Amino acid sequence: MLRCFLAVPVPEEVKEALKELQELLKETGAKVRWVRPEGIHLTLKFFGNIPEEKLPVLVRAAEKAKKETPPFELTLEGLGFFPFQGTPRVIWVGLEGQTEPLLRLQEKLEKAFKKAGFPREKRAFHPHLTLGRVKDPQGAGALRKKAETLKVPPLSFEVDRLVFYQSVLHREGALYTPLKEVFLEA
Ligand code: 2AM
Repeated sequence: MLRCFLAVPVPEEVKEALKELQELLKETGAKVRWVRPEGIHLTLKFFGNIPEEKLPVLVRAAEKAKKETPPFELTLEGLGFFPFQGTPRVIWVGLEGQTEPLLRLQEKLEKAFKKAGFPREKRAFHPHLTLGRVKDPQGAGALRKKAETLKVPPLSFEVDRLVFYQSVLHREGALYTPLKEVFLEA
């Protein structure tokens, strides 16, 4: 079985900036499982465990769904939390810019994967890059406060490919390995 998801990779300079934000947020002492900066990505669909032979079916579905979506650009926005109010569980950086092609593409992917036997995600799609997952509600308030004082650099990057990743869970956090790339074409 493969624990698998589809995501948009982000370039090094973005990961560098996100790492710096993580370092500043760590100063709060909040108990957070921080995502390794090299593992940060924009998730489009999480499949969970799939039989290995199902991967080509998903790749074909993604190849079909990405047609008529040329590369587009996204920009880092402010810090945010899931849930939006109350005790945070996930801290992330939001994405703005050309979100229309992104939302259209994500919708097409959901439809294609549904046909391939994967039910739609029930939660609304909110494009984000997860920085960390809060382990303990204590200190989570401090995290919210700190986040309000931090400025996210308005870095932009091109979305020109979708990548199927394998996620292997380790005690120190998940390790993501690219399995297959699907390119957007101009
Ligand atoms: P997140 O960034 O919003 O937490 C790999 O685990 C990726 O798949 C993560 O980026 C995670 O999104 C996403 N994902 C979505 N649903 C998931 C689930 N039920 N379990 C684990 N990861 C999930």
